[in-house]
Amino acid sequence: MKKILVTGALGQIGSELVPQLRELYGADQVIATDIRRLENRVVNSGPFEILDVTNGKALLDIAKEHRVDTIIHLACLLSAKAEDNPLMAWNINMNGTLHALEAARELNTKFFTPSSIGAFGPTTPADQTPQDTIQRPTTMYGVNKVSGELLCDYYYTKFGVDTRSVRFPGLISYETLPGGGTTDYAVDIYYKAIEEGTYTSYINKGTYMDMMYMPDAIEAIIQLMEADPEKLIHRNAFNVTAMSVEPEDFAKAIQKHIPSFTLQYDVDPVRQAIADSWPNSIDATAAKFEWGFEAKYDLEKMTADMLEKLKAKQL
Ligand code: AKB
Repeated sequence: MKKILVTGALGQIGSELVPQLRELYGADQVIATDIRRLENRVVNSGPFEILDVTNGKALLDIAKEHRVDTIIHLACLLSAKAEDNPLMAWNINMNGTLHALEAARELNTKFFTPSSIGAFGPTTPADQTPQDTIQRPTTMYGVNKVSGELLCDYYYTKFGVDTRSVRFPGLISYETLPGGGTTDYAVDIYYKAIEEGTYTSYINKGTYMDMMYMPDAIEAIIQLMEADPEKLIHRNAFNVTAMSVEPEDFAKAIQKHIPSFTLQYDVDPVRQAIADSWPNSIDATAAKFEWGFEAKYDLEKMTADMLEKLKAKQL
């Protein structure tokens, strides 16, 4: 990767990926784009352009103008928001992905876009979900993610576009809040633990989902993009995970640092139904084998770091 275009750069992943890419490849080599402008370190540390990914010509023009050789397409509506606005989700998630793939085809660039555990559904084996398995999601987000995976396969086999992707679990970070996801509770719980010493979870006790700390997610993207193409048997998209956890696991881990922390429940039926349709745990063996994926943070290590970083932010 030498010149990289990132869409959705001000979102949860982009806010941490862009600074890391700029450190590795040079500030001017990473063109950050988003539908809005914020005064933050992504906008202020290198090239930034306003881009609505539903506008295919605008996307292609920016990619051409900057002569990019890699497109990292992050712009996306997350699962809960997509359930509220299915047509908007289709437009942003599907047309955005198609436009980014078309630009990659026309300019012969590498391509990355994240898929998700949301690409699985209630008929998928729920425990240690295999890399290749049944994918019949029941959410608009899931439909978009499976279609995105298939489109990436299609662009790879039909046009030779070097497409790569991972199925991210819930991502936990202290830099930027996620917006409109089902796994967002796993981020909120840390903020509330610091701010109020208590949290009310909209996801029920005993609901297991995969999670990963953001530094591991950023490392996974960079490692996969740098991986030898010859070694990739699976083109799209690799299961990756660091932990399979339920709300009580977070509470216990937080209580080791804040003993008075309490957890209550007020279950949101919409997000609970989405969570129930997703796996309890996924199997990341293919990612480990084909490109050496390995998460460094488990629940204990992540919790210690999250609480320390959030406390420092408060000061
Ligand atoms: C969401 O909850 O929608 C995302 C995801 C798991 O893809 N965090």
